[in-house]
Amino acid sequence: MREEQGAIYTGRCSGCGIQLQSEHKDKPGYIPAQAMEKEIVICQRCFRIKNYNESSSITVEQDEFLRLLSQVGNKEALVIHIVDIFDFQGSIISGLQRFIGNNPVLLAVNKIDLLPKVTNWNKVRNWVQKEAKEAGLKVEDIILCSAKQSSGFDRLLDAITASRGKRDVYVVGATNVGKSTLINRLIRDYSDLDQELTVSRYPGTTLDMVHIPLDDGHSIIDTPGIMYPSRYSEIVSPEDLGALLPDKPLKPAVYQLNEGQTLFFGSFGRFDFIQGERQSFTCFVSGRAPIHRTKLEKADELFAEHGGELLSPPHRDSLDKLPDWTRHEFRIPKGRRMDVFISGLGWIKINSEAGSVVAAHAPKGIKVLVRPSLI
Ligand SMILES: Nc1nc2c(ncn2[C@@H]2O[C@H](COP(=O)(O)OP(=O)(O)OP(=O)(O)O)[C@@H](O)[C@H]2O)c(=O)[nH]1
Ligand SMILES: [Mg+2]
Repeated sequence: MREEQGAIYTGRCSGCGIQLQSEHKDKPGYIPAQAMEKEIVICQRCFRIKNYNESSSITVEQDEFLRLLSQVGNKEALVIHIVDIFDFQGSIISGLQRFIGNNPVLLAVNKIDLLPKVTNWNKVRNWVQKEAKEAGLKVEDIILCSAKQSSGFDRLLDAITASRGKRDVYVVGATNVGKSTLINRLIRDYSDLDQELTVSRYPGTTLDMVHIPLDDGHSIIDTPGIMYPSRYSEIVSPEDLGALLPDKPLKPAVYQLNEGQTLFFGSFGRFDFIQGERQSFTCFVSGRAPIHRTKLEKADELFAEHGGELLSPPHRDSLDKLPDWTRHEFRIPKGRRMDVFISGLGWIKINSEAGSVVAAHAPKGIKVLVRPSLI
């Protein structure tokens, strides 16, 4: 390590953590030799993401991530596991404890700004607690937060102070849940550092561990996100990601359906009401995935003829690159409030007084499940 103009020079990109090099333009970590002289050095890829909002095809291998994560088990650390409230079951790391040993875990549930304004937060907290337990996670505390709006940060800092002792803090999670955005907030609002981690709407932005020094000689460490191909956001093309991921609070869309009716969400997925009394279904999906209602008996034909066209996004070219759909059927018991959840696309809330049978269709491999209603 050499000290340069007051900044610590580590040979790594301060935006994504990758080892820097000036030889191969098309390889990770490239930076023109003259740019190495700057005080805070970022690689060309981070420069392009930051300035041109570019997506990048360079990603971390899954095995590499698991290797990085399992290092945490050999250290004295506080782990902050960040999940995305919009894709809770898709972004929770159910086997986390296996990697991180006995280190304490705080569960930070991020992007709560995406839930409707009138949300009962106590109910959400209880729901998170139950679901985390179900996923086999043992957590010290649960913090609902929004890195985008800086909400929940006082509680988060209190929880960090209470659990950290003299430990490093590792921020871990699936890709795109907001790990780097959250750390940037902490840096900006609670320190004098100039460093800014690279963030983007595309999964796989952070490429290696990035250490950010704390006052007591310890660090807060950003890590690359774990990639789950069971999340829609990991398999769509970069052009379609914007339509899939909400950027404003979800506006629930309520549909009164008779049995034998179907809803299409662009060509991202489909929901069938197969059997039951007329009832309402509330869709929590991004406003840019348009909902189209049709008859169940006509749905296959409609999709075959108009998928990727009338029913879009995704458009034809991108749709052809996605796996074929799998159908998942669910029986919703009488009197239960359940969500049919499609990882990365959102969920449909069912308030079934008389019981019902429904089905969801999504590309093969995407996680689709039924869960107690979040809201
Ligand atoms: N609505 C909302 N969006 C957020 C929030 N936090 C982060 N984002 C967005 O989520 C996307 C991903 O953010 P990053 O900070 O790059 O996520 P990451 O977890 O570091 O992702 P990887 O480095 O790919 O693992 C960006 O488009 C952020 O603007 C939040 O609290 N609310
Ligand atoms: Mg990141």
